[in-house]
Amino acid sequence: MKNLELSPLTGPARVGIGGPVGSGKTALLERLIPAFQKRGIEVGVITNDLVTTEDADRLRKSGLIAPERVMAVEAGACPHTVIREDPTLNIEAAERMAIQFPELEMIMIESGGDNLASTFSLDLVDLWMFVIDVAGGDDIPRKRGPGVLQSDLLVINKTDLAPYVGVNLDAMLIEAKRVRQQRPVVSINCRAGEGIDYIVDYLIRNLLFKSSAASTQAANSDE
Ligand SMILES: Nc1nc2c(ncn2[C@@H]2O[C@H](COP(=O)(O)OP(=O)(O)O)[C@@H](O)[C@H]2O)c(=O)[nH]1
Ligand SMILES: [Mg+2]
Repeated sequence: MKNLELSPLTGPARVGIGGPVGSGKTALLERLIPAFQKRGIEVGVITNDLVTTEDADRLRKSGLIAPERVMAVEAGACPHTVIREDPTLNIEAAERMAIQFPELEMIMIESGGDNLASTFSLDLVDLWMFVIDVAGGDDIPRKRGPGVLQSDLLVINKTDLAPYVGVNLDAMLIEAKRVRQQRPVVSINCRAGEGIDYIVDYLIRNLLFKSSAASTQAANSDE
């Protein structure tokens, strides 16, 4: 597997988007793609569905991104495996995409229908976000799943639904920050596009800026 990996100093940065089914991972992609385009940042997407290519088809038809910049990995019955234990299929897809579209600066990889236990291999991504939503209940942070605890950025989506499901969003945010020992948490609403700029800025600062600084350093040390 090693020889399939991209050098971390070359090729587009890779970000993972994990989280339970229905929390809004594809909806977040539909917001992030135009937001990055607006800033002149070239992106590609890899989706992981169980046995279909539904999310990829949805993005390809969205008109938000050139359809060929969306690739689908079929995860089979075990969505965790292809992003953690053996991410070969996803690494290969990212490599193919990077070769086909050398202008790409970032590839966003959506995990398949997983649950609170999933995490991303750092062989696959440079950084990963975990998306939960208020309708899943305000006790999710307290349950301390690995995704909630270990992700680089925890995203709490569907804030518009909080009043309808009896969730106190402020308390949920405080609890999430506490269990993550103050590591970043952001609340968003993909329906209205609220909070998306925070994520864009976060990724530029923590992913793109870092990888371009690393490339510059590598280029300088080659001289
Ligand atoms: N009310 C509301 N619905 C949302 C929001 N984000 C996503 N949804 C809806 O939640 C459902 C699941 O979203 P999807 O992006 O497919 O979830 P995924 O399985 O995590 O990719 C869809 O019907 C979306 O329209 C949001 O912020 N507010
Ligand atoms: Mg999806």
